[in-house]
Amino acid sequence: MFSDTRDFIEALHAAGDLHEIEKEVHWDLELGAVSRLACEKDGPALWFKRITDYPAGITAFVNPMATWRRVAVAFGLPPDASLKEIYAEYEKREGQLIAPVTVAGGPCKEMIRRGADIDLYDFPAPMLHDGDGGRYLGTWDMAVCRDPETNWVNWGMYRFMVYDSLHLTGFPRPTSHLGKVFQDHYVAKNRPMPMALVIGADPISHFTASATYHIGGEEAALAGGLRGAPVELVRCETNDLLVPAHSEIIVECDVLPDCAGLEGPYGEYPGYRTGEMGNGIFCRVSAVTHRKNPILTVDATGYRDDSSTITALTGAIAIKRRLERHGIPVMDVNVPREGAVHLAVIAVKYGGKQMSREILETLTSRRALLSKIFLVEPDVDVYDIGKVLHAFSTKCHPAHGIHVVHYEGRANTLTPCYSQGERALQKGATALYDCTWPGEWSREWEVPVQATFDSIFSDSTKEKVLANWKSYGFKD
Ligand SMILES: Cc1cc2nc3c(=O)[nH]c(=O)nc-3n(C[C@H](O)[C@H](O)[C@H](O)COP(=O)(O)O)c2cc1C
Ligand SMILES: [Mn+2]
Repeated sequence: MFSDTRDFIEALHAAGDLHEIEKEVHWDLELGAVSRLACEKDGPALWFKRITDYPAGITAFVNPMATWRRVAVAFGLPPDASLKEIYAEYEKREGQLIAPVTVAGGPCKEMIRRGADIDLYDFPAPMLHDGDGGRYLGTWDMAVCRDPETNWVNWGMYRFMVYDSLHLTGFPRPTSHLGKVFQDHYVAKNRPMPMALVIGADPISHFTASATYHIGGEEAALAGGLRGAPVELVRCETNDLLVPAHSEIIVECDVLPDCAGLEGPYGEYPGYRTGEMGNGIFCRVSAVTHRKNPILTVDATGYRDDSSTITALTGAIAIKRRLERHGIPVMDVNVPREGAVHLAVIAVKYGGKQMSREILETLTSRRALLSKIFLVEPDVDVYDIGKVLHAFSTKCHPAHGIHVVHYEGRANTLTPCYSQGERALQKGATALYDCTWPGEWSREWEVPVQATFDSIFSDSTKEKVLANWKSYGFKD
């Protein structure tokens, strides 16, 4: 298992999933545009070796897990593992928690900068998209914070913009765990919240920071379990938080309870720039520690970015678990890449109005990041989007098969189809498309027979045709 970004880069190189760019590239839009196009082409991860205005040793590693091949490598699976295998592997490992261990020091302490030595512009934070509100230092990152009452430590991946040489502004959504801890325990008591922004830890730690995980659940232990070995943590210089010792860059800060800072807009994961510049959390940096020749990790956020794989995968399994807990006969769940974490395909033993309502209620009761659900029967392979679209197109009744639930105060503020007004109120809706045959239809004589090779022919016809296949002149 990988202890840091550097090991992972090496493994990607060996798997043919890394492209190193020696030519000098500008942090102002050029790096972002190259990286965006690489995502849209399902290309390899990128390692920019020369960045304009920065010394040769300071590099940027982009789109770490934005393809399923790279997710497989990060999990120690063969690079060509199927989507189904990757889902199954995560599902198998996610229940095994291994608590982190604390170590006295580590590579992230090679350089320590405090006070007047702090300058966030020491790092080549890119201006990723035309129209972004600023340069983003935190994209492939993890923000560490602690609930002071229970000592629950949360890791979350949220974007952070360079405000000036000493301050960051960030955009954890109000429904995020950091957002909740900050509001409940620090804003309410008017106390600054210690936070550590970690950049360039091992890939599985970042993966867990972006995972859908329960309140009170520690992503550090989830990461240990997924890696099969504890994550080594080291104490920050200016607060009590612990951070992965092998990280590239740590920004220690205080999030001020009584200040907001301008943040965004940004080219976001659904594939649009939706918002305007708004108020983000305001972070005053207290120390920066980093490795020698630090590697800045970056997600070129937008269509088919890292969220389209990792957030989708953990979101799908979280949906499955939640439905199981509520006694719903769920078989498989896929959150397809093309749906930008807005669409889930759920296979259940049977559908219908009652089942549809129960699923909608269950999945939107706390926070509702997804807004569309395709409900299918178990004979539809949820990982095969062609088959899913076929089921949707043919089986979902346009008048009776669409169920909608409306809510306020917990909608996804980044969903592009919501108006600015809806977003301000966190108001939204989730639609479920029931692509299953009505339960009251007789399976024998009302449910249509599929006109496919497998379904519409007798075994003897199929066997004969398969046995003779090559003799018809087909190669395979
Ligand atoms: C590259 C990337 C960037 C993300 N940026 C944000 C962000 O700016 N704000 C946010 O609320 N969620 C963001 N997310 C999603 C969160 O990481 C995800 O919802 C995670 O569950 C948050 O952790 P939490 O549940 O502990 O709050 C991002 C995910 C990825 C993969
Ligand atoms: Mn969490």
